[in-house]
Amino acid sequence: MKRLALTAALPFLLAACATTDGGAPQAAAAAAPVTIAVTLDNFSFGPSDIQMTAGQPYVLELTNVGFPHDFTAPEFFAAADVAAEDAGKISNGVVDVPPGTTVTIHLTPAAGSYDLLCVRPGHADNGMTGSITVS
Ligand SMILES: [Cu+2]
Repeated sequence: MKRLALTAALPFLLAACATTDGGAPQAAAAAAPVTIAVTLDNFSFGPSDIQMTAGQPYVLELTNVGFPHDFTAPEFFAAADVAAEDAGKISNGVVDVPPGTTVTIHLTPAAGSYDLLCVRPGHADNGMTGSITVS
């Protein structure tokens, strides 16, 4: 009896495994958010090359440990699905991060390669640039 029950359940078990391993966009959309912490310092982003997966929900945690800085990535934010409650923190692709604070943004990125910089005068020229790669 027990063996018969297992045999009957096998197709369903295989189907469940295939769904989990498939990596389909719909499966990713239901995934738990992944936190990416980025430190803004004088004059750098850490990390400066941010890697993300398209369709995966993220929490961007932007912490400023230096002068007034911003996290500016207009094309990245325009393409991403930004949580409604966080949209007001982004103005023309610029997220202002006052010194000593952390700004949190929930979003799901779209595939692409995007430029990142701080638009405060002289900051990008001093190396405060980076990239966001969503694949
Ligand atoms: Cu800056």
